[in-house]
Amino acid sequence: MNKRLFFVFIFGLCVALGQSAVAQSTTHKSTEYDFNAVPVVSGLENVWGMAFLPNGDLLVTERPGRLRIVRNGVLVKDAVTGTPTVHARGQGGLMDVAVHPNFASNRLVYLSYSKPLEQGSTTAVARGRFENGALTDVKDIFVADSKGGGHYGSRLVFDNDGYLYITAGDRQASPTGDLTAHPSQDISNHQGTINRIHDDGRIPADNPFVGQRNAKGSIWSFGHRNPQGITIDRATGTIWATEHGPQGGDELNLIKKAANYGWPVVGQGVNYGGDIIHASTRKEGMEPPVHYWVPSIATAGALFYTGDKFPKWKGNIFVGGMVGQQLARVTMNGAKSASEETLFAGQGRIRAITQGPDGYIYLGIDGRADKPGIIRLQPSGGN
Ligand SMILES: [Ca+2]
Repeated sequence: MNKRLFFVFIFGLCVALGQSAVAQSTTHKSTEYDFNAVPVVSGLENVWGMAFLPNGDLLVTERPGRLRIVRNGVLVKDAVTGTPTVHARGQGGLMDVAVHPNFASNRLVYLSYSKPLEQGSTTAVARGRFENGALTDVKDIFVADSKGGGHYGSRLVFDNDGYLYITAGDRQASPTGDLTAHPSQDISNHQGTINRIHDDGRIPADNPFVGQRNAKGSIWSFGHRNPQGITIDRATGTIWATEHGPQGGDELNLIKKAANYGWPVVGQGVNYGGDIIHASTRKEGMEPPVHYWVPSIATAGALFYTGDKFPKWKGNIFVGGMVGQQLARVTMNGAKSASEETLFAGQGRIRAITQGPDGYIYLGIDGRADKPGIIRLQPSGGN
């Protein structure tokens, strides 16, 4: 073997070993199950959103601006064409993906993203028809009136009546001065809101602030900071959202029509560094969280689990953490949280979480392409 061939051989061996290391499952214990965290695919960069299609294909967004397909556990090489141009800087880029409830007949896919503007960027949602690895007829159906830095929010979920909910962050507007004048407390813009629209972007006539002067008709709830997780209990239609708080103020909220979730007037956290933000944790007319995290785990995607693979976890809400690189399992007692368990930690920043048609839990990891981008949780010993 000549010298050059030898180095090619060693390089190949390293790549192969590296891949086998990536493909390694890890086993974890929890109060109710021992389970395996199984890497599904690597080669994805900064996974942000995931949604299964009726045929079992998984659509995955990469924050730099690509929509990818995972088919039978393999990452399809080419990205989906026709996706919108994104402001891929800082926290911005291509974010969530949702599939229309009637996808089988209308092929509609929804993408949230940070839309480049003449000055800065904003949270937007585009809709397109997905066929043969391409999006066509792509158009924006929601463009937030918001300005600032990061904190785009931008999770998507359809409710049982076919309305689309869109979270929009506060764009890092600083909590100083008169806190009741903060953009999240002002419904004449979309900063710090959860919005409810028809599947084509029209505003439903029964939205709470329709017809109110200087109010955005799409707003369903307000007073949020940076809601990066939203999930629904299909049995009851209840919608839950997580939001990044300041230091020590991450929240899980039960989302109610017209409700004010209090940011930045009330909350559990303090500014990074420890400065006081809130005069109190509660105030009449402001919804307290059903669960909160002190210290913060940087809550991202959320999942109300209903699958058969982990029967004792049905009705639990799973929340991905990024700074904590951990998965939280919150058990519920009606509208209140009953307990919390950290399922595992140190496996990467868990940005997205969804339930597969197979009943397993899928985690989307916001990390480097050489690390697992998607991890599947399954009970140890088969099932
Ligand atoms: Ca709150």
